[in-house]
Amino acid sequence: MAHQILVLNGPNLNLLGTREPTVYGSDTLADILAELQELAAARGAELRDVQSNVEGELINALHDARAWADGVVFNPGAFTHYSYALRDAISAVELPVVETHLSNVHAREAFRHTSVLSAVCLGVVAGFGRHSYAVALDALVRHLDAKA
Ligand code: CA2
Repeated sequence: MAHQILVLNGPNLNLLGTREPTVYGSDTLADILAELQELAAARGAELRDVQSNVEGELINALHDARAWADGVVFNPGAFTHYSYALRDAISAVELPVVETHLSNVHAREAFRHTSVLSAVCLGVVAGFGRHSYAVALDALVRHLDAKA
């Protein structure tokens, strides 16, 4: 059966393509999601996406994913650096989650060098702009294929 994947995006990522193009690129989130849909179709996977600026809604989306998803591509935005609630949610749902960042967080401000989520994620992709999502999706599908 096709792998079912949640693509989850956190705070401010709805603004992609409209501000700070030098840091985050000029593609919109819709552009990135359209490319991911094509990649998923080519790999026989099915995607649903959720974006929220609200921590609790991201937690609810992870909880809901338990009922239907095989894995998650997750850009948690700035929550990456301090949300123990999201860390607990990722642990609790026991789904493989790929932490995904557009920018190379390690080449930026010191507070972005820490992720409180990485330790409970399957892996981390950062620094490849929009391609980070494609790399994360590919890695997740390979992981799921290997388990099947
Ligand atoms: O590099 C990433 O993907 C980040 O998760 C993006 C977050 C940042 O807090 C993380 O440290 C790294 C910020 C997303 C903000 O997105 C914007 C998009 C357009 C304009 C302004 C912000």
